[in-house]
Amino acid sequence: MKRIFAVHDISGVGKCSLTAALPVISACGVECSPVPTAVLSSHTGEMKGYTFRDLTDDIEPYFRHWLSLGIVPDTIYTGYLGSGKQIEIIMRLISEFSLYSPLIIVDPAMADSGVLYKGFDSSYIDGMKDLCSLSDVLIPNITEAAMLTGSEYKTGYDREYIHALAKALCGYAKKYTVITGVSFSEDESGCYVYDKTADRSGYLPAKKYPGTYYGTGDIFASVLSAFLTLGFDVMKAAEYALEFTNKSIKETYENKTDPRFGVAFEKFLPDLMRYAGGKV
Ligand code: PXL
Repeated sequence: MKRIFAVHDISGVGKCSLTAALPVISACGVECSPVPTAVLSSHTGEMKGYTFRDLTDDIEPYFRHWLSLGIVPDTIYTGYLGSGKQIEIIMRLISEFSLYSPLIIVDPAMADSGVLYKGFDSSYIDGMKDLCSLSDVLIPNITEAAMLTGSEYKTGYDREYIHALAKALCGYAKKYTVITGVSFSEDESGCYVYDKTADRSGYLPAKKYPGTYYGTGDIFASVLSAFLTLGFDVMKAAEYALEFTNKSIKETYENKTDPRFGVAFEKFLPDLMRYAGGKV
């Protein structure tokens, strides 16, 4: 069985980071070995009074213990990291594990809607640039893509702007760049895939629902990571990731639940098993 080391925080409420990665990656038939970077009572978006327990000092011993047990990853997939120091540790560990040639997938989870998440500053962006330069696959949203490339963040844009961002990001990712939350018209939102290995690109659209849906970037990136680990073509992997994420958003929109608490993805997990088994 393939194995992903998933390096993210665990937030008790909000169905993001590890609470999304664990069920989603498992449903794809890939073992998910979680490396919690911090424990929070909820994510930090539109929430007040959350707890935050930093686990920086545990990350390296965690990896070393696994190494002593002979546990090595097919993929190292990083998301929300609690601090610049964590970025440095992860970069060192990625260099050490390069011996085993894992696929390195980086979701530079640090910003959205033009602003950095709470607790991050411009030095964090610089650290994230260094980590991204070790990636095979990069999965930013438009805000993160603009911050990583020093480009202007735009809300109204065309295909040329997105393509230019994707090409600029290929200075970081060795294989694929997938930009999320890309919307060329009011009623759709999707992802833009740039495959550097074949110099091809494509836009995958999905229906857009009003509102902000927390954790959907993590859900998308987790499905994509699992299918890339299984060896699926990047376009197919992105199509599955988009479809699963979009169905979960639709369900949440129709249920009228508070989107801060995450999207209702659970009942669609069997879809992932079918996709992974080739039974679509
Ligand atoms: O979904 C991204 C994310 C992950 N982890 C934490 C967050 C956020 C976004 O707000 O706050 C703790």
